[in-house]
Amino acid sequence: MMIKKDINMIASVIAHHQKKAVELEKITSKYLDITLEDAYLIQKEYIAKAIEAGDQSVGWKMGLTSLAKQRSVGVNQPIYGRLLKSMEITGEILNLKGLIHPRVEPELAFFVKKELKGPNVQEQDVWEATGCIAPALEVIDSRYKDFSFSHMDVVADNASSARFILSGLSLPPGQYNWDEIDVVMKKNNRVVQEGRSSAVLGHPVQSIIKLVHMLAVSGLGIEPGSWVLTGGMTEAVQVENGDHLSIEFCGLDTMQVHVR
Ligand code: 0L1
Ligand code: MG
Repeated sequence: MMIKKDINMIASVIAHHQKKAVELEKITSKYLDITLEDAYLIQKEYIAKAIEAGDQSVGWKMGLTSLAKQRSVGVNQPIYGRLLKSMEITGEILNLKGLIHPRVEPELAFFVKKELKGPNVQEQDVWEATGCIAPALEVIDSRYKDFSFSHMDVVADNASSARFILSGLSLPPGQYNWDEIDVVMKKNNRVVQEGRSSAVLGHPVQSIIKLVHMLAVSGLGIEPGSWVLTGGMTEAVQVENGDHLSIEFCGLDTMQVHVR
């Protein structure tokens, strides 16, 4: 395990690159022995600093929740990151300022109204703790050159999370089959991705259970009042200035994004 001084130093380097939107060399090319625990401590450190400086924690994101995504980046398990208020976009404009090479992916977000904590949390506990579910978009923007990283690198970089947009809908958890939501993403009027919510660990509720169990390893849990992004329902779509995305969560909502 790394010493606290190194954790803090790497955390401030990554935070700088996130803030300035400047590409970063993989931290594992310099720190060969970094463990998964170190990587999550690095993530925790700069998020704590941001909160000390006035930002607010609003929840968690799960990443690499589909086999296809795990294969595409060569990491064979889900990872988590932290969501801050400053990462939230309200409205339809995705401003490229502060981003390097952003990609957008459709997700289902669970609002957790009751604490979920511990290695024994099961599906029924998650449903009891879920206040509502909303279609959402995550903007991922790995700070690493060419979106290329190892497991430890991506965890240390907040699981590539950069921005998120909630649709504004608050859907009752019991009203839909949440593993049967189809999604169609169009970029500039052309279909670029199609998928289904079952791509998220078979059912997005499994992503919440997995997150709770992963957090339990560090004695953490999902706090009441948190949003959780459960993971991409399709591959992420690269965007550039002038692009328009239309993302249909079939039967629920269509979200629009104008990239500027
Ligand atoms: O949210 C995600 O599934 C992305 C996690 C990190 C991998 C990537 O940056 O593509
Ligand atoms: Mg995601």
